[in-house]
Amino acid sequence: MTIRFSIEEFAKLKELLLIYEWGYRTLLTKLRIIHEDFENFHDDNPIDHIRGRIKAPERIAEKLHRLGLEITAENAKKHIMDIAGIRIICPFARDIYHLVELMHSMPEIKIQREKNYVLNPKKSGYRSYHLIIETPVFYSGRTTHVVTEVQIRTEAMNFWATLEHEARYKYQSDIPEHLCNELVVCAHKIAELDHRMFLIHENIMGRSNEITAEILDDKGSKTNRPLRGRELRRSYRFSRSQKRLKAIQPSIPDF
Ligand code: 0O2
Repeated sequence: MTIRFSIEEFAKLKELLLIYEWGYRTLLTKLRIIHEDFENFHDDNPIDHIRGRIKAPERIAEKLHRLGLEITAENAKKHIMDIAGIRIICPFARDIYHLVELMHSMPEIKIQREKNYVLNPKKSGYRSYHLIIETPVFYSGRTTHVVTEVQIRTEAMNFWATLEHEARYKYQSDIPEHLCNELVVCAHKIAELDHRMFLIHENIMGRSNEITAEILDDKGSKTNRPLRGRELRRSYRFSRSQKRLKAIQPSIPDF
């Protein structure tokens, strides 16, 4: 059965979504300025890319239904924090914290709540940093504070979350146990991969020598031999491509 808003509630929701759109576009512009600043005036860029969306009315209705709430615009405003959502993808996990710090120092906006699922992953294996941000919007002679959920994660965390989200959708949140277990295993491997990639990066930037052949091992042979020069550069180039990322992950067992 498709869950929908009544005609009256849908009309109220449409007005609400327009105001969310203004708030979210304001915040998106502020974040894009930060991105462009890093791109143009700094050596390191903690942002790979930024995306945003307003949740579709059907998805809002489904979420209210899932929460056991009446399908009204008022309930959507009160109980759904991610009607407006922005996702920031970072190269490395460390960049997530750098951005969080920056966002704390941004004028005008207010961080209402934050959840660190990078440090404390969900049971599902989900990792990401969530911030609920209020952005002031001035219209009709007054200021309204629009709530937007900002999710900050690495490319690898995003790869995992997208696949898990697909599974959730397909199995209507009742993912078979063997798939859940496999997703948890993959979440651990992704966390490890993020860390290894970060160490490679730090090594290339001359900030750390903590790279050994064991860390980069993709064939199961652990020599513990430090990688240097061309060998290290080659490993870095390879591991940047998605193809290589897949290749260095151990084969997935049959379900
Ligand atoms: P969509 O389609 O992505 O919009 P809470 O503890 O509930 O107060 P949380 O976790 O921030 O705090 O809120 P919520 O509502 O559970 O999740 C908000 C969004 O975070 C989700 O939106 C997802 O995008 C993402 N998310 C949270 N948990 C998971 C998870 O276990 N797996 C994946 N893949 N994503 C997750 P929606 O509405 O689920 O969907």
